[in-house]
Amino acid sequence: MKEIALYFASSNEGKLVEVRTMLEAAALPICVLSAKTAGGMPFVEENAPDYIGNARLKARALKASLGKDAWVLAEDSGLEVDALGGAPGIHTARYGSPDASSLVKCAELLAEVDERSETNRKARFVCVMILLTQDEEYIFRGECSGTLARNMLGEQGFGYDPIFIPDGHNTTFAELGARVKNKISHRAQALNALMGGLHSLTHLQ
Ligand code: ITT
Repeated sequence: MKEIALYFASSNEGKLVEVRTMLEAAALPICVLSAKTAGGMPFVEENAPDYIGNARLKARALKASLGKDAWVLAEDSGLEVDALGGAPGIHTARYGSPDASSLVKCAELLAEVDERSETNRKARFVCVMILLTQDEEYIFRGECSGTLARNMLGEQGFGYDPIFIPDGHNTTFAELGARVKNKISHRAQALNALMGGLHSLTHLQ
């Protein structure tokens, strides 16, 4: 069976590693290629009102530079914190001090929640993926509920992983590591739905 090149429309290295690891473990005739291998991720102003819209903007931008036959996958994700009224949500990538490291941004978010003297520490990661094949668009969604840790813990993963404790666990994503995170995360759930769809799509090739 012919292998399909699937371009991942993202400049986030952490996302790429997770998506590649999960898709390659699925034994599908798919090879995940980074946007770098396609000349770099085009600049996209993520100004859509929701995750779907932003994921679509990224997918279409890369597809436009690759041509109509290319298969492109993009995702938009975010952390929704109850104590912040659901923020940062779709604005997660741009939340906190501009140009600050992920660790500083984690600390800033915890401080903001603490300032509100909120006892509710519930939060969730959301991920929406858009797959563009030759002619079709497919949408997949995943969500992972949890609580915010009191302090940053763990060194694995990326972004807000050191402060997010998924439900059913006592440690953060950054402590749990990829083996556990890739079974339960918002991205894993969206990808599981996508992989179900890919089984039938790749058999049609
Ligand atoms: P691309 O748009 O290039 O894909 P990005 O990092 O800007 O990369 P988003 O706009 O989707 O991606 O922003 C999502 C942000 O949410 C991301 O930068 C992280 O701060 C956070 N995030 C999403 N998934 C996460 C995860 O699994 N672990 C930790 N933080 C995550």
